[in-house]
Amino acid sequence: MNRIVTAAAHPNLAVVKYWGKADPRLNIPTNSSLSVNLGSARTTTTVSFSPDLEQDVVRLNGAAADDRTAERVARHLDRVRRLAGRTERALVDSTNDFPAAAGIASSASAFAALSLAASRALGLRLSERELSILARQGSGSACRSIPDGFVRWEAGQDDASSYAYQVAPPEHWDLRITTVIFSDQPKEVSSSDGHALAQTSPFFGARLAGLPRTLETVQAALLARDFPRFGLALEREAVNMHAIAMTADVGAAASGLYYWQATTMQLIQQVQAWRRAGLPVYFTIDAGPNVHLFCEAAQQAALEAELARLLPDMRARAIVSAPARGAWVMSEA
Ligand code: 2P0
Repeated sequence: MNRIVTAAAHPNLAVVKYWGKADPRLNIPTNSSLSVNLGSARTTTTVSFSPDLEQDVVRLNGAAADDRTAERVARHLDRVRRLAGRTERALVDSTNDFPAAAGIASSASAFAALSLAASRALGLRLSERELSILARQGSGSACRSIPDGFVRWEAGQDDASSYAYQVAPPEHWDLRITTVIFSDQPKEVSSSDGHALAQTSPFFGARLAGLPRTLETVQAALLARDFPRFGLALEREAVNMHAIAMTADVGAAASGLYYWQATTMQLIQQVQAWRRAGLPVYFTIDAGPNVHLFCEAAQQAALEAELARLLPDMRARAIVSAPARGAWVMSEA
């Protein structure tokens, strides 16, 4: 029987980054990563399959999706159809409550919510691990938006061994993550291109060699709620990833892949000044210019007072999140 299912998921932010793919077709990464789900951003997706549809219909934020997006969603629906042994086409209606290209990866929450809604709509009851594997096939980092809270994606060696699991529930640590948005412009280089170029950096081998230790440091500090250790390790890790991007071989057009803008560097220096002045704040940066600030909840008011002075000059705005749950079903009929 066909159902109409609405599922939701939060995007996640990596504190140990996924950068480079061992298998681009299956999104098997070259390293394991660690993330936290961002409670103040969400994708909500409704899926229904019908024998009357001739093709998949994809709506994104209330309008028909562009061809590339529709094609990527249809390929993902094919994976779900194959799992269920079914052939009907689907109607997919997906909305994000946060701006596209805000430096928050909407592909993570989108493919997590789509995997859950589409599999349920065809009557499948996948385990968390199976859902994480399915979501990963749509977009690598989406596998981390399936489990609750603080999540580790084990790189694995093949499709069955590359999935995400919870390392701590959202209430484990009352952190605040402030996403400072400088630019709503879509980035010039997609993260898929960034992944593909990662291995051309002469420092990529050094990054991989150091990652097991980074992962253990970040995860141990997370479990111990040791904020200075956690913060410094995640900040160093973000800069390490960007060093790989900046030293990638992008051909004759440029010397490397630069996601940062002048305001990115300005905020990095500000974060270091805050720490010298006694405000414990650390940053991470994804494949874009925007900066995500970590602090403990007790420091959030002090950080917001600082940002209230700073952001108007930088023409930036902020979204504040707490750690959040994984993907969930909102309704089923
Ligand atoms: C991450 N990023 O760990 C890293 C850090 C961006 C910077 O994973 O090609 O959208 O869909 O597997 O998951 C963004 O890449 O890439 C990303 P695909 P995805 O969050």
